[in-house]
Amino acid sequence: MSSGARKIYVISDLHLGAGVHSSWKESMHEMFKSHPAGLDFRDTSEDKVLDPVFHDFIHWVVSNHEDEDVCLRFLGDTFDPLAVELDGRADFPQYEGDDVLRFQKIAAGHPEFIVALRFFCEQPRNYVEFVPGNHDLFLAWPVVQTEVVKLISPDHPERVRFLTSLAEDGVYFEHGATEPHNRFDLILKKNIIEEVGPLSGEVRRTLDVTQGHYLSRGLANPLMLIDFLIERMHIHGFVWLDILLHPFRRPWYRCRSFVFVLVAAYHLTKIFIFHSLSTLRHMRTKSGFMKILKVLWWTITGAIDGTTTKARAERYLREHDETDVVVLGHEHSPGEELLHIGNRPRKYFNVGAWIQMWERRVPSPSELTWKRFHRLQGLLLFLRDLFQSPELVSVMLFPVLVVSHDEKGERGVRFMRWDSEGKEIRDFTDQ
Ligand SMILES: [Mn+2]
Repeated sequence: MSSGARKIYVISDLHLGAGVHSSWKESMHEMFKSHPAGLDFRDTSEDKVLDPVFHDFIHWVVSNHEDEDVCLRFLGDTFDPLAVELDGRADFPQYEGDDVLRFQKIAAGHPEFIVALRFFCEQPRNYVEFVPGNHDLFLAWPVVQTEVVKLISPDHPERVRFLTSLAEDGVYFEHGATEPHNRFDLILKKNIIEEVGPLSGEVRRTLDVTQGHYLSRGLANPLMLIDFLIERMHIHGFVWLDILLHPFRRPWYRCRSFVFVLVAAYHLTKIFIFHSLSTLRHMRTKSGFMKILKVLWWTITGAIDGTTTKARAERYLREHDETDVVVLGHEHSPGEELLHIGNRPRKYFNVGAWIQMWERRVPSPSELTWKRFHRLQGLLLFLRDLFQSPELVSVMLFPVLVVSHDEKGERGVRFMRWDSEGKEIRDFTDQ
């Protein structure tokens, strides 16, 4: 037998939608693309899908391994069927056939991504693993899985695997969605339920998706058409404040802002009524006013105590003494942290996202130069911000967690990133 060495590359949250060649409204929801700052967000002429970046990364991985098993593990939200519209189809309930069509639309929108994955799977010691996230729970459908395999590894179907979580060699992997409106069953087939038609009595299988699905489709998607930054900033507080403070301003990332609050209220009411009426038909759509308020609070602040991915990692480590490292995604914000749980240092990684996120550049406290009236200066800067468009910077880091096992079985975990300019993999903290 050849060497027992192996390498696992973990990436997360690519949110592939229908591609940039779809209608601009659909393209808006596509997150695996870059949009230049300053250009009206409805002008998608200069948008690029990031497929070439992925293509380069895959080719680097393939040419840097020979006598080794190589696993590419997607840690969830790889595909974003919630960003794909199907003409004349209701979003609810979510049926198998519709999800196949959604996947086909995503694949057609990202030919280069598919070709790169197929090239990866053609290598004899390579395999791909998909861990679903709250956005691509449609991977639970056997027919969607078949469709994925057919496209990326038709000759070697055994090189593609689907799992919901994985613990191996003291390292635990999961997407990490634990907010009340986003968590889902970690046993894939349990997410498929039988639904009895209220009038016909006909039994159909449907996906027991999370409430977050309906909030994405029914609230976030329509709002994205007014404000490009919706779902593209880690903490949404800025988006809401910006809209409330500048109802009539139209920066490149926003249009028709003065109706934003009305549109938001309209869609929220619609979802609320819809959910109240449909509780008998579906399991996870049950919602109450407090739950919706909690979700809104989470959207604005980016966190509810106990439901962050870090909290999830801490909980898991407390319950599993044999685990040293927890690797999650979901929050789109890469980082690593040393956690002292159970009298020994253990590690939590968040592999972030492979999509374009935006951050607002705020003057740091060190930029405040006044010796006296420090607070006043801060206040003046805040007031200046009220009248100026804030500076937004695009953040794309392509984080990759690399887990390696050498011939002796020694395990190493390194947080890296794909340098899309230099076309090489480097330490995450390297500039
Ligand atoms: Mn997620």
